[in-house]
Amino acid sequence: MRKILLFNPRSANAKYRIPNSILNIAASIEGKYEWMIVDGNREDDSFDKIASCLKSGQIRYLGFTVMPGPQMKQSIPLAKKIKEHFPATVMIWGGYFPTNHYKVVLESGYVDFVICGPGDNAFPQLIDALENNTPYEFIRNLAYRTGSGVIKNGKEELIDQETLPPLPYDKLNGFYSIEKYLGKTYLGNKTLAYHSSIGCPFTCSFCAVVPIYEARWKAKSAQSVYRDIKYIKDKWGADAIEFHDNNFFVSEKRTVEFARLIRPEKMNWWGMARIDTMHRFSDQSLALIREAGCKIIFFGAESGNDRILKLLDKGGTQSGKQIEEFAARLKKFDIIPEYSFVLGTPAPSSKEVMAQIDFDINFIRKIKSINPKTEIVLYTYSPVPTEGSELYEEVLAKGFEFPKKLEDWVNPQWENFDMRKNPLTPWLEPEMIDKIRNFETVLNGYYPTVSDIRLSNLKKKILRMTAGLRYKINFYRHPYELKLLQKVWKYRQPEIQGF
Ligand code: B12
Ligand code: SF4
Repeated sequence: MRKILLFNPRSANAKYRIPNSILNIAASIEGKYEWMIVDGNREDDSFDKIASCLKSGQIRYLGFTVMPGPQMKQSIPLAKKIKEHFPATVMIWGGYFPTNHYKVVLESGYVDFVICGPGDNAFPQLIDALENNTPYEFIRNLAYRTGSGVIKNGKEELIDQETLPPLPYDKLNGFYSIEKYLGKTYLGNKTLAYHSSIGCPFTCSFCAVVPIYEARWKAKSAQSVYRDIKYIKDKWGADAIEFHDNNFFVSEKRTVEFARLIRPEKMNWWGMARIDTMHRFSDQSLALIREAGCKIIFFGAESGNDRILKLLDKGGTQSGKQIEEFAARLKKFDIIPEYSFVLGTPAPSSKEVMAQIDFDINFIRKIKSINPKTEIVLYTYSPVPTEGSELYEEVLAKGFEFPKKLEDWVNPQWENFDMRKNPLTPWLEPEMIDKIRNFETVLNGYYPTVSDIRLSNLKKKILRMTAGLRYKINFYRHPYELKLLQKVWKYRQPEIQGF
């Protein structure tokens, strides 16, 4: 008899990835409770699929993993409809969106519990309590409704990742073939999404990881990571890896150890890192990492302005100068830096907000001239509820408010907020958003991303020529011709589609 249905809402139209969030939750109850996974990425009609499972009457618990963006957009109406049709179902949400917005989620009335942060212990404990009719009120990481409002329990210590049970890949393969999860990317023909550590040791004030993990980080050992990857390589033919860790390269020792282990496997890989951390890596380590297959690394550069870097709390050691030096250094090792920037942070006057945007546009141009292979991802600053951070205080003082009702999150303007495109922050004027987006259009035309494997060399050349004059004379207004090409060729926009 199956008892728990775990749902991964749709997050991509193609290039499906192994649903690691929900798979971790499945691992936490494996052998104890019966579970099944429904992956919205692999279903045409998720409601139909879930409803047909619920109709059997054997499923009592429904777990949703919810990221902001498309996953949230699908989850809200779906959860509401499910609760209307199957009121006895216990609805439990976890993941980044409900963790940071647990109150509005629970106040909706159709989500019964939220696990804030890691669910590896909290989820099985909650199910145990509900199954045995014992109190759940003391379970760490749990948020729930009471007659007098929403309660959020204290945080649990981060779990030693080496003690976690193995991910049930073979069982997942019984629901959806693993091979189809290994997508073709610029890294390889069968790219595996792997998550090797949890949290992040830093406290950047714009980052959704911080309110959850509060500068804590725990990782699996290099050997365990290698063992899992080797298993999937040998069994299903993975030939490349995307590391989904918030910060894969925290430890030089672990990275080097992993690089040594993976080098003979001849797999390309990618991960996310910090510039100041990796700038401290030795030349030998960087050379080894490249030799071991690491082609491209994603870094939060955020801004070239040291004052903004301080406001963003980039850990104190990252500076505009260092961002430039590091782009030049990686060039020597043939590792592509993928730099993301956060534009549109608040300032005392609109003139200063605009001046800051102009500053960073010029800074990005400078980075491109230092290392033209640098990939640029432009985000617009979307606040996250980091209580007590100077930036969040400033945001609230300027009159910014999150939606008060869960359904409001699916309004188009909040969707734009989630995608970090047009975030409705009171200090950003339409002209500023236009400037950022137009610059981005011209930049992406002049430097098409290497991660787009569908765009032919000829198309790239045409794009580059079309954008060339604009880029050279620093003129970005009304780039209709490029927007048209973007529409017709649908080329990749990492800032919208995720990396
Ligand atoms: C993979 C990924 C994606 C994939 C989709 C994943 C999928 N499911 O198919 C893609 C690339 C599509 C994607 C896109 C986006 N993403 Co994304 N994504 C991630 C990433 C890198 C990994 C998620 C993951 O697998 N984690 C591994 C698991 C083990 O960790 P976890 O999810 O935290 O799960 C634990 C707990 O949260 C909890 N839990 C999670 N789910 C559940 C469910 C239940 C029932 C329970 C009980 C517990 C529980 O228990 C788990 C185990 O401890 C995260 C960052 C990260 N490292 O987590 C960002 C992240 C979640 N994404 C983020 C964002 C913003 C986006 C976008 C919306 C915007 C953008 N431009 O990037 C886009 C949207 C575009 C789109 N098409 O969806 C942000 C969210 C920020 C926020 N404000 O909350 C994150 C945190 C990145 C970041 N640092 O900013 N993303
Ligand atoms: S280093 Fe990256 S993941 Fe860590 S807090 Fe800063 S932005 Fe977030």
